Amino acid sequence: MLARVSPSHTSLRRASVVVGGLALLLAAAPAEQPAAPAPVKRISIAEFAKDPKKLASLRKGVKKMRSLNSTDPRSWTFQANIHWRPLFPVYVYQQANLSADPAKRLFGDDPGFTPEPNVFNQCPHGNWLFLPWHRAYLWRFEEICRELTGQNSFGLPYWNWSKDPKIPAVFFDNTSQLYDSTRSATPVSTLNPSAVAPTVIENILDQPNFLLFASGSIAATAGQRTGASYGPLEGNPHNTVHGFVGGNMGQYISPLDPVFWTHHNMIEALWVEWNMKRGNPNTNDPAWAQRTFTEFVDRAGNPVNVTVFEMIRYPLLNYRYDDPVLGVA
Ligand SMILES: [Cu+2]
Repeated sequence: MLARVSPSHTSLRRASVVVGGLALLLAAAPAEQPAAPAPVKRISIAEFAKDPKKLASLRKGVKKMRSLNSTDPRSWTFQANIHWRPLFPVYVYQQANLSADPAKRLFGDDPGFTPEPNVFNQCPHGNWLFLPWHRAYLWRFEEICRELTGQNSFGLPYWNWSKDPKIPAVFFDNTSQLYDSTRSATPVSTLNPSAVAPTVIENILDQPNFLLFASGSIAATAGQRTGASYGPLEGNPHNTVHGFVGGNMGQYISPLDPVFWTHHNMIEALWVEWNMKRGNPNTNDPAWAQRTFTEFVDRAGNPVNVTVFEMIRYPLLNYRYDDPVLGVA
């Protein structure tokens, strides 16, 4: 008995050596690796706007992005075009540029420019990729803001339209980078309670089934913009707020309006509330979890691939929401 060394016994001994080796490596690591950054705080624009430094950082981020050439993936235009570019594909621009007809030469922003690979017109709507795609989009946008402002603790504010159903005043300061002249809503326009009232939001958050909470499922092989159906979050407050703000926000080129980012951050806050705070599980369907997006860039403007699976942990690792008043709780 004692002379017999079973295979499992052998592998256990090997495992302990490996564990010992790992322990040594881990002990040496802190001196060489920077600590993981603390999650950033995402607070409501109502609170955010009370702090002039925070407001200045948001304005500076937008200004820096706008100052970059539109061929730079971190520029304001390029970021919006990842979502959607009107009249794209590029041949429309090329034909317009070649035309002698002035009416066809209306396209001002780098006509003919196509990124290689083509990462424009990627936004999913009306399907279950809507939530994770915009989650990644916001995070990458926020990273670019941190890089361009040099403020690593910068967290994107959210517009809690359930609590404040008017476009926040900071977006109407026409001397600031947060202004967009195309909006149809004015500072006194108020969202219809049927879209944003706390009881409406509460009803949406009460739906425990991801397939009913999020928008409709699509096959793993289907293009990411394949339309299925609108869930209550996307179909009601999300769509309604876009149309209410109007102008750029009422179209797929909506990210050109700075309000877009705070609106989608509210949608994200509601998904986090539903999933992390209220404990409703996302789907584990591989057609959802294994989806990979390739159109985003890191802080240096280099392409990054992100999977839905890794994005499930973003709210744990990357950011925290303050305690928004969501639903009627
Ligand atoms: Cu949207």
